[in-house]
Amino acid sequence: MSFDLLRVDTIVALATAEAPAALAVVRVSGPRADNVRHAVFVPRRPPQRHFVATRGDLLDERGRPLDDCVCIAWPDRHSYTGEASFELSLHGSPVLARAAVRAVVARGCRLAEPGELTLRAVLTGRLDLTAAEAVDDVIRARSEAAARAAGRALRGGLALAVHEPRAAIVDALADIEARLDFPDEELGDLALAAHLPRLDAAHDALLRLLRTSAWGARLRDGARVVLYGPPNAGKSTLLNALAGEERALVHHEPGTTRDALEIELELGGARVTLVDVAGVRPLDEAGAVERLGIARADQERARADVVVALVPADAPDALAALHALGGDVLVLSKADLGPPSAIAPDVHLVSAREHVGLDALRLAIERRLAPPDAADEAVLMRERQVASVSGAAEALASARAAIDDHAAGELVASELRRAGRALDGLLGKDVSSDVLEAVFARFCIGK
Ligand SMILES: Nc1nc2c(ncn2[C@@H]2O[C@H](COP(=O)(O)OP(=O)(O)O)[C@@H](O)[C@H]2O)c(=O)[nH]1
Ligand SMILES: [Mg+2]
Repeated sequence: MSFDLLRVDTIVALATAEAPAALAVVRVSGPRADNVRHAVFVPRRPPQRHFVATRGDLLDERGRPLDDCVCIAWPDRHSYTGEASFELSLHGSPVLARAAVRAVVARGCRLAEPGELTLRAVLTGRLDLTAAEAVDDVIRARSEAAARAAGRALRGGLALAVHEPRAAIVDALADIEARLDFPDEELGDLALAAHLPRLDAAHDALLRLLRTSAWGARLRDGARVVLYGPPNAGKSTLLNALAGEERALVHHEPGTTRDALEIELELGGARVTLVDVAGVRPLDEAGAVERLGIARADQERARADVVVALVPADAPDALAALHALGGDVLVLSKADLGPPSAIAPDVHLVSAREHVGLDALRLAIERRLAPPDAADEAVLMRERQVASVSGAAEALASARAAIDDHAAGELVASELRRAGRALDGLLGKDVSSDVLEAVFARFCIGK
């Protein structure tokens, strides 16, 4: 490499280790640094003046200089945790870093539990629980799509998505409870009717949100795409072609693949696990081990997000066999062996050997994995969130049913209260310490 001794370029580097951690620091320097900064960074408005960054000496427990470092201090509770706090940026030696922690502990701190800093942010009201969960989801994101969705939740997207539904519930409840306090006045159907459009819209919004949960699970865990078809259809060859490397054993002898084989790849910004399984054929033609493989193939098919079904184009009645097999994406394989006797518009002609039709196939799989519309605003990425939102939707539906049945006001109120509590739980208002523990236990140290 030739050094740029005239300092013509503006340079950028990741200053911290490339591993999941509480923080990563990107350092930029050079003549265009100011321009680049204005292009990539938007300061909060109004400008935040709550912290002070100073350069100085870091002292060890006996007061001796340890390192030259930068200290960012938030003296007035506008920090990440909502408490007085400070952060030291020192040179990235693990030895120095441990010595710095020792020095701080010696002066009167205890080591934080995993997630304890973010827990404090929730306890002081700086973050709601969905934003806190998103902190961890951002750090652990395994694809850019997952990091972006978590980032939106971190900026309050999920809380915003339930804000109006929650307000609708709270307002209707306040109205009904006020009337219950004056039992002489009948709880008129008319008064309730005024709330119905808003409650129905709230219910719709919650259902829309729930429809993002499958996408959220895919962002978190990746999608499973299984290659399914008879022995010798070219499944293993296709897996290798899509992976761009020889991972699966390929052989002309049927029954070569017995156990499921998984590889990970990124398709359209999402994490995908591609699963190659044993070929399926009538069980009475298969030996004992092969039968186990076939059972496994059927299990994989059942849990897959996308089933890619394959039949060789030169097989007798290939198209009929392919449609009988069924799947989300249909493939006539080994297309290089000659045109099939019949073809249908929804069928992909692919030759894994000649690398023909692979891009179209990738696109078809990506389309199957496209996010639902509502995912632009907020995505439910965790079981806990799904449970809260579906609890709220269910309670809201039964409040609605009670209203339709002209049920007693107290019954309507109790269902609305249940819906409101479910959404409060989602946001971490008045949740038990068990819930908090379950959320924060899996966080990394320093967050
Ligand atoms: N001509 C041709 N042969 C293929 C193609 N794909 C796989 N084969 C051959 O078909 C046989 C079975 O392939 P394999 O991938 O093991 O099929 P699997 O049993 O479905 O996993 C092997 O001899 C492969 O070389 C293809 O696209 N074109
Ligand atoms: Mg195989």
